[in-house]
Amino acid sequence: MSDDLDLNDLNDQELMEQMWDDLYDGLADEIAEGTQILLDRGWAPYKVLTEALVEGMRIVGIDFRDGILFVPEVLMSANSMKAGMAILRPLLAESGAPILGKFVIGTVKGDIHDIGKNLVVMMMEGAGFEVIDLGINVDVDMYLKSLEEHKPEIFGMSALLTTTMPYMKVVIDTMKEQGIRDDYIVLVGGAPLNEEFGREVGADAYCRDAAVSVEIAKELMLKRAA
Ligand code: B1M
Repeated sequence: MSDDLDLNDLNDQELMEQMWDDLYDGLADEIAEGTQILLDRGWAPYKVLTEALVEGMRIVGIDFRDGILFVPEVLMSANSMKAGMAILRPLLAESGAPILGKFVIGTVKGDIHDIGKNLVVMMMEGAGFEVIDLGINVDVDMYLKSLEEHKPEIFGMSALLTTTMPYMKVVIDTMKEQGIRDDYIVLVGGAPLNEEFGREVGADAYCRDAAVSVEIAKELMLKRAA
């Protein structure tokens, strides 16, 4: 963004497109400012999240895949995205809903992608779940220790790499060996996964995105209670 461009002067569509560019260029301050302007104009937090931030990251992902952007640049984009998410997080979490249950989640071993997982955390908190976020690069021992400690109803794993997604099966197989698999609703998610993969590794469900995660979590909790 050039120094003399005032984001306040842009209409909603122009501002959103400018934010996609700013995300691409890794301009965290501008992303924070744009996020706040859209909120001040009455945009719902979820709309800002999906249409301005997630869509911008999708564009970054295409050029990363095609070798136009490289890791350091994408890291700056990711940090900019986080600057916007930091503003949205308390807004998405302030639903005032009663606690529905506990949810433990982490990104699997070998994988450091956490933006999608953090969105799931935000949306689950907003829906009224108490969330224990184990972070990234979580191995089976850390998962199992946390399950034992927190006794959540729901357990989620995230993976963004085709090389790390098989680790979900390692975790679920270990749970089976220890006889604790059915004590939890197990949800998996991440861009390279699909429903078939979710079934194959023995999860209760594959979740396409953060909003779907909330729907499925609530649905499976109700089923279990019945
Ligand atoms: Co990475 N990376 N990356 N990367 N990166 C991908 C995933 C990739 C698809 C890019 C590409 O080639 N197009 C590719 C994977 C290819 C493959 O496996 N087949 C890739 C690669 C190759 C790599 C490295 C190996 C690159 C390298 O070093 N040469 C390396 C690996 C590092 C590692 O993990 N060991 C790497 C590194 C990085 C950065 C560090 C630079 C950065 C991560 C920063 C961070 O997360 N803090 C990064 C990023 C940003 C991406 C892309 C561009 C964007 C990911 C993202 O944040 N998306 C990504 C390309 C892409 O996905 N289009 C890419 C936005 C986010 C909102 O979506 O994460 O899908 P997503 O989450 C969604 C759903 O999937 C779902 O809900 C979320 C919200 O709606 N969901 C869940 C996710 N987890 C869930 C868990 C649930 C439920 C739903 O539990 C219940």
